[in-house]
Amino acid sequence: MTAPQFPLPHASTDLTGQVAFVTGASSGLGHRFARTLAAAGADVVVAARRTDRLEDLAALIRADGGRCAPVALDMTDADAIVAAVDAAEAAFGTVTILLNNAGIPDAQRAHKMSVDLVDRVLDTNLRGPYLLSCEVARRLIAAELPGRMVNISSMGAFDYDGMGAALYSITKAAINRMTEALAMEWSRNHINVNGIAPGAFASEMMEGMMSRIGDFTPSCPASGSVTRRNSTRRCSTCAPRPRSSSPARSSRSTTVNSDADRIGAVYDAVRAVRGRWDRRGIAVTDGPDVVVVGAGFAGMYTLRRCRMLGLRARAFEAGTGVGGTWYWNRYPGARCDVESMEYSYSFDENLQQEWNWSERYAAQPEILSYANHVADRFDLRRDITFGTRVLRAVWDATTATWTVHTDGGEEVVAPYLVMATGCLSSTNTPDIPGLASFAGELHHTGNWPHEAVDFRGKRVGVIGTGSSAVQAIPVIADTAGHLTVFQRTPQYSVPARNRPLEVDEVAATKADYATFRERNRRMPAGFGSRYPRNETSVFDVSEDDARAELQFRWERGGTTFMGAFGDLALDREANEIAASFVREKIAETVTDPEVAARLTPTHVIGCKRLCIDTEYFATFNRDNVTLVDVGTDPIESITPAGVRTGGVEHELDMLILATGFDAMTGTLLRIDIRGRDGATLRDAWAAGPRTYLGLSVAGFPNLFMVSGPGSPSVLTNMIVSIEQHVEWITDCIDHLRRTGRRSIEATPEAQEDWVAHVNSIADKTLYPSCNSWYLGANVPGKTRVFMPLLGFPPYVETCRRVVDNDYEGFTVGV
Ligand code: N01
Repeated sequence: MTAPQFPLPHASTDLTGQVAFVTGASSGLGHRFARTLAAAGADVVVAARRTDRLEDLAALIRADGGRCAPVALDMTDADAIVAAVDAAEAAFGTVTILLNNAGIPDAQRAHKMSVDLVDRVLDTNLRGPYLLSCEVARRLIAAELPGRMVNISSMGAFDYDGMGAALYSITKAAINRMTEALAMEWSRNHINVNGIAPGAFASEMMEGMMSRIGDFTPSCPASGSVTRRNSTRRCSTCAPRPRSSSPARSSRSTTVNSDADRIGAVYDAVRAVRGRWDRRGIAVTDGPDVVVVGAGFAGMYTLRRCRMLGLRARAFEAGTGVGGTWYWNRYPGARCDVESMEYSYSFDENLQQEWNWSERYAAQPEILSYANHVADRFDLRRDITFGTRVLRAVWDATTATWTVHTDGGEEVVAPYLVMATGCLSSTNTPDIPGLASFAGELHHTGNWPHEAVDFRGKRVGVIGTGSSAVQAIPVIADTAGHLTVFQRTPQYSVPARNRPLEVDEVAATKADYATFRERNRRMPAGFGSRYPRNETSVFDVSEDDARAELQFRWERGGTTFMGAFGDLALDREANEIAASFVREKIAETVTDPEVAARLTPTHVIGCKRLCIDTEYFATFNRDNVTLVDVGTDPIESITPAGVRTGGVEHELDMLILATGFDAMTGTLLRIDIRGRDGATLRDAWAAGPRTYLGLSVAGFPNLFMVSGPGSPSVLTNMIVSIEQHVEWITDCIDHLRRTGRRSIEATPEAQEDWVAHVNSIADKTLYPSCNSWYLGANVPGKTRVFMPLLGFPPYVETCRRVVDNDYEGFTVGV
């Protein structure tokens, strides 16, 4: 395979303000290019294993008026690579030009090459440049700077006979393929990755190449300028980024083959030999480093983050597309109850700038489009196997790997397993006698058909009155012939007051999105900084003032109603004031007093998740809507013709189960997960879920959960929690690899303390006071344990402290 020949910077190009990093700089091409880059005005960091010849080069460059810093770098040492980039940054700032010109120590001895030397050559020429490229790219992306990388696949110093020739061809091909993959990967981040394959080292060839040196102006990020330590680098060629689901690649980036398989194969080429490279005993397989289960917002960000850290990840997703919750919950009226400007990723400034939400609360189709946009933008699909369920995962202590089995019959081995399975992904289908006999259409809100469901003229029944039903009922009632709602427990619901977003308010948020995100992260639930909780006790204000505050929040709409006073979630009497306010609203809205009474909840407000709605209670004033109380007269059976309760058969053409989820643990326990000594997660959690930080389980090394039980998860803005978890998990994996550790596992003691901590916090509140899914009370037979942790900021602080204390509460295996 021959790499295309790419132009390199011409000496006449002005590279002032750029920082170049040149490996293999002590001789040959590297030496030459370092001088050229310096002559063009770049600050040049020159690297090689030995610094003696670099000092001479630095002296030459300085004599020419340039700036040069030599650093010692053994490309076979991953830690040394990071240290060298640190040193470069300390000398001149973020590296914006990387010239990967790996040398080959002792290459002339190729004809009598030992296995050790082969290893060294591969380390130096493939793994090293790969890790260095990742390290430089990571920092460029973090600093939002454009960059340029050139991989040189010359192995000219080789003896071309026998082993040398074979190595020459293999390594050269792999460098080229790696270059293509990296070009594909980072072109969207304005990092142009090119390669050159000079072939041989003849001096006339060198001259020829130098004469073809051309223009070198990388494209720039949308911000246009980035303030650096020493200077402000301003791009003169800034063009606004295209806003489309498939942003166009920079025309300046190298010609890459967009065939996903080929790009994936590059990693394979580099990694296939990695088992032999890695001398630290870290489990290395030909497969991925990380298996991710799920491709919702958690799985997608895990994939993205792994790539940024140079980890190869592979995800399995049961659905045929990305989006998780928003892929499955397509029921009419489905909408998020966290505002759209907050319910979105914050990890990429360009992403959050370019995406435009249309409404205060985004509807499911828009959120799903956003998920697809993210998958396209970061080219995530190539690492996701869709339509595939993970059935089983088994830990092997000898190799420190998980073997993951799928329903497609595949077995994948990887050192790390990340369960990005979502909190509300296993539907709860009640075991009602006769359910299977129903002759009409049967749907579950949590597993809604992809095709349009037509309610027109039909007799539709809805079982359940939780958040899903509260959203679906008004929409279904609009077109159904008749709608019968089977309610077991009445729900509190507050108006959403959804509306289109104004251009100005979007612009105001985007003007300083980062600060807005940061303010939200400091909120107890990770969102809602625009409407902070009033910490005052409701008893410290007059009745009129209390009412005015509740009315104000009712008018504004949304879940922050519960933030009207600091003690609503803590004190029964305080809670009763808010609860009776909502009850009065129901009585005012529903015209038939008997129906209003049946719709009126009596439990603590907020202990079941508060619903937000659009015209929910008013829907019961419609002639085509009937409310049936199945709390006092439980459903006796489902017949082919409908639902039988209280001795009456309600005839239906369509039955919709809005009966919720086996929340937080359901999906994890449906997978046969076997940890140390074959112990199953099902047994470990027989008395309820037990985790450390909601991230890890004792006895299950290298298994991570995103937003698992014991983490704030469902009591927060899920995307905020997801980002924090994914960053913690991937940083942890990165740390293990960098420090040569094989495994990490929660200690039983830390886990017990954590479970006690989660419960003690919940017990100080009114949350455990009713039959909510937070407690597992909605699923018959499920052990009742309050699963989420209250309070996002202290949780984040604890996670930080655990890391600062060298992963306190974990056993880290060597
Ligand atoms: O499920 P639920 P959901 N016979 O468990 C009833 C998120 N979400 O899908 O209360 C009769 O809340 C059950 O009755 P009861 C959000 O976190 C968010 O609605 O157990 N009825 C209840 O009425 C939410 O909390 C959004 O007595 C039976 C209903 O079914 C979570 O998902 C939108 C029954 C289930 O309510 C779950 O919401 C939608 C039986 N055998 C969902 N079994 C937003 O962001 C159950 N029920 C706005």
